[in-house]
Amino acid sequence: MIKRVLAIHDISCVGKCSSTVALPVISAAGIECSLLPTALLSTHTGGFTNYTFLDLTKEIKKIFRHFESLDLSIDAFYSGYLGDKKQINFLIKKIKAYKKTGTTYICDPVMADNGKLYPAFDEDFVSEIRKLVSYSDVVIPNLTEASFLLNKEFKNTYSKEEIKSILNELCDLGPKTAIITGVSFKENELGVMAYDSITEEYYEFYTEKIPGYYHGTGDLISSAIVGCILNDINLQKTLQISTIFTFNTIKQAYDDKLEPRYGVEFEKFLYDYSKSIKKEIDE
Ligand code: PXL
Repeated sequence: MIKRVLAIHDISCVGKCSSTVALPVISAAGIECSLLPTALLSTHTGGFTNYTFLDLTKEIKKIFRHFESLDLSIDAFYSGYLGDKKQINFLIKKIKAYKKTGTTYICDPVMADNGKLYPAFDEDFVSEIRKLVSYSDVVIPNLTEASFLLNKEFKNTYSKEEIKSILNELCDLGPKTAIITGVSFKENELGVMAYDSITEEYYEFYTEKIPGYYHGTGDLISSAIVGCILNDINLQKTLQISTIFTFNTIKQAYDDKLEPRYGVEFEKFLYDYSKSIKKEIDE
């Protein structure tokens, strides 16, 4: 039977990110992606002005009540951008209950990038997200989010030893595995580093660094990682497949001079992502 992931993200109608990225990418991995929308926005909050915003905290409770009446099986929760800190205690209650039945929880603590919190969030939100992270099996922050989670100052450069120590500290918060995106040790390199606290092994994978910044690429790499994990692909290959997929979209966006706020044209690379997963499963 096909595995089901419940993607707990906002729906931004325009400007590809969150649910509009998770749904196609996870589906391309051969995994069913069901949605639990946390908020409804006309666009995401990075680069557009005058966007509409509807918090769905009340609706989430009703949606869950219905799911529970269906005795729905959920193989994994995958959370990202949340509508309000008021959602977090409720989500923790549900995660705790579902984890007893073997549901995995993958948390992308979406709240910040480039050293700064996103406009909607404050320090209280960070504390709540830290609580949520403590219940996760896998956490996938970028370096800014990792710094906020650990109450550390964000820096522009890190040594590999520093990143290893940050990965360890992230696992000390609760998750078994931590994956940090946007890691760079050389001018022309960008990639990811991970730590599996059960085997105590580190993993890493890098591609060429493209100078542009495109909205939603954090959601893209996290969703690609979720697709790999649900297919039981090992951590090293998961980093490789997801980083190459994301890199290809950024390179094309840069070469074709795309407007950053609309996000990358990942649709053009879904087939390659799908094929790389299939190749790994078949081997
Ligand atoms: O890509 C993260 C993200 C998701 N959803 C919304 C956002 C952002 C980042 O700004 O604004 C609504």
